[in-house]
Amino acid sequence: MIIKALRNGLGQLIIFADWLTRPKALKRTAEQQAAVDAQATQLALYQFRACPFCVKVRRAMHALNLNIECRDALNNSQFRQELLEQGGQVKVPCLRIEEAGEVRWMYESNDIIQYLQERFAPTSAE
Ligand SMILES: N[C@@H](CCC(=O)N[C@@H](CS)C(=O)NCC(=O)O)C(=O)O
Repeated sequence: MIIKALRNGLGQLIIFADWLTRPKALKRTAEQQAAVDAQATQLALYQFRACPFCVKVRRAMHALNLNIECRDALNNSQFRQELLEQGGQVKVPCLRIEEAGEVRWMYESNDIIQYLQERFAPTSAE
């Protein structure tokens, strides 16, 4: 009971600290943002709201101005089941990536952030 209360308190603190220190979102032209938004429809982040690894990924998404759907795998039993059955384990964060009709599931916050940066961060040529 006390452990649960402490865990909840810590979770709320993490969310608050994230909100206070959130990085600025990348600015794109309307056309560029529309193209990125279209690509983002192929992605979904399975996550827990107060998980620090998920917060880290959501911050990177915010910095890159990515409108990726976040799916709550703690409270939504359908999302939890999808993650278990199709991803392989209930571990978050996990990015569901649809590419050319294929679906892959990427675990590990650092790998997800690296993937998003490689795919969506502006290159020096832009
Ligand atoms: N090394 C992983 C750690 C992820 C992790 O530990 N997530 C926790 C939630 S904060 C989890 O899903 N635990 C459930 C489990 O491991 O079964 C990452 O960076 O993504």
